[in-house]
Amino acid sequence: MTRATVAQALVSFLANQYTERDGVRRRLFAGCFGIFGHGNIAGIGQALLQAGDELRYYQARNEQAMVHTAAAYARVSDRLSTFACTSSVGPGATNMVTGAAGATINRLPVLLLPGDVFATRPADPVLQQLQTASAGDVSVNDCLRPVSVWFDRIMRPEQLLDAAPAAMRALTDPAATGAVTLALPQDVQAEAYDWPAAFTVPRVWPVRRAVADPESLAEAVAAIRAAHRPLIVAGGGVRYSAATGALAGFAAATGIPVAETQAGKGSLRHDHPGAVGAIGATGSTAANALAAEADLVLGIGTRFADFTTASHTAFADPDVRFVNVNVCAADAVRLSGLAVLADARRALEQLTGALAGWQVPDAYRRRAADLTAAWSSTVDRAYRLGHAPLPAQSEVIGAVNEAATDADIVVCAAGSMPGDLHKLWRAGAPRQYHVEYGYSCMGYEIAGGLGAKLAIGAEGEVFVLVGDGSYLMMAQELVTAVAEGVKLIVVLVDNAGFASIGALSETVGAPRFGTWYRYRDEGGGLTGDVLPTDLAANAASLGAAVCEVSTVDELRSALAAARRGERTTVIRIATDPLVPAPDSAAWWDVPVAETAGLAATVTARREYEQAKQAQRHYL
Ligand SMILES: Cc1ncc(C[n+]2csc(CCOP(=O)(O)OP(=O)(O)O)c2C)c(N)n1
Ligand SMILES: [Mg+2]
Repeated sequence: MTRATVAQALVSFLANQYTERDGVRRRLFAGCFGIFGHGNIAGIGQALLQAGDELRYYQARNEQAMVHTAAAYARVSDRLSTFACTSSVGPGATNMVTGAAGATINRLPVLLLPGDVFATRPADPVLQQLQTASAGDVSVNDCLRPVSVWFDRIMRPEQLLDAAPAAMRALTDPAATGAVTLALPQDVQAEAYDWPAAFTVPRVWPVRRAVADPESLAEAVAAIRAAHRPLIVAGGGVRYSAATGALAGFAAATGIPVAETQAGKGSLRHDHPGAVGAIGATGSTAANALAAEADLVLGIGTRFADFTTASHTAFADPDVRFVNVNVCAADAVRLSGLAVLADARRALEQLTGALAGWQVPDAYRRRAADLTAAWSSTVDRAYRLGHAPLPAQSEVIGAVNEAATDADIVVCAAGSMPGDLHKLWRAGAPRQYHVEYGYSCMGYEIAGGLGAKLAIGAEGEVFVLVGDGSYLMMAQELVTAVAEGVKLIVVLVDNAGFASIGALSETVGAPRFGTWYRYRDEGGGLTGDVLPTDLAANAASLGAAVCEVSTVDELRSALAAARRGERTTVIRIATDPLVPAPDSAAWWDVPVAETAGLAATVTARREYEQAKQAQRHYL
């Protein structure tokens, strides 16, 4: 028995948790991010101080951001390692809600340790305590319930003996992982208990690879053999399961073309003969043409979100069928697919064996190659538009793509860049492409870049692509990067507003409304003079090295200099928000006002109704 506080026992427990997959063991927690207040400084804070490097503490600047950082770290670590995040009670805890939703939606493990109000209630209400008229046992931490895959509140010390392992199970289950919350009342954190020694001995959580059962495998093989125009849709599960090698082998052996979702992009090197690029609303014309014709879609590790299916218009063959390999049962049955409940790598190995000697028709293989070559020329042109006076965003993406090696990572999340990156980026190694597009959360970029860089260390550079809107929302983790000596190369793409929503607004009959960053004009509108905002000066004030460039050639030199340098660098470039990336020939469902007094809206509604006719149920 060891006498220790709940917080001390929990920190010691966390420091001794490991994952193991394919014989490789790693620490489940690389450390603990946190911001202290009265709800955690005396408990978890004291315990982290006492523990020292047993579980290293990292100071964040915003609680939402630290959850993004942890999620990004987990993503780069194939979900086998993450961070814990401690917050105070009240606003520190609710700041984590957005980060938690992002982690859960992207299926990334993150452990949240919000402080909570007193369990013993000696002097309620305490500072920051929520009081409602209807219940005495709710606190603001209950906001974390719907965004957590597991939630528990530790009201008594001994409860931790059961609750802590339950939380680890949830974090390390590939089919159910996401944000996990252990709410910690501030008095309980500091309470002492006699802990059995076995509680804090090293514990290994095996991450097993489930194989497909013989029946579903046989049905999947039969469906593939019967197909004339099969198409693979590779999702995030391919990358998390480290199945990219198995996928490359399967694609080469069978000739089935491989399209990629946002989370799955990078599953195949862009120059693999089977790679047809991004699919869906932000896809390549090659993948989308093949999707429109496919008679069989083999989804691997994807949940077929609306961007992937182009809001259920991408797969147009009336008899198209789906075979879905997934560890998550709910995802495996999407689009009425044949569910193959299995780890992506194991299932691909099984399918490769069972389909030995079978190939798609030669003509189909050639068609996929021709379509891909045409899209590749489109990308070449977009990379070198020579647009003036301000460069186009596609040229910025081209410059960063050409500056990035296979060991580097590009990070992005919201705005017009995720779609453009999905279409245009030529991915090398699987982990190179890191776009958070499950939650597409403005503000993820710099915080997520920090997590990615903590995960790869000196192995490579992290290029953060961030729009001016996202930058304004959450740039503060630049301070954390500077403080920790974690080097980021941030490319700040400044187009004076929301290019993405600006373009969307045009198609939904609300042209450019509220999407510029401008002074109010004399008519009371929002299209006055350009604001004097100086984001480069802002970045410099946070401690980053800053470089302002105005041409793509200057950008290339600045990227090279930033690579040679040791400091976190922000490169600011102004771009023309009105140049779209090449068209995907795909649609995204955003409903338009059914009745309106504006001519633009009426026209947009007519077009919407037309497009909507292609939408279907896959039953
Ligand atoms: C937290 C959050 N709020 C709102 C949105 C909706 N939204 C998506 S993109 C965008 C604008 C992003 O602006 P910026 O970062 O400048 O990128 P740009 O569109 O100019 O490329 C907004 C408001 C979001 N994704 N996340
Ligand atoms: Mg912008």
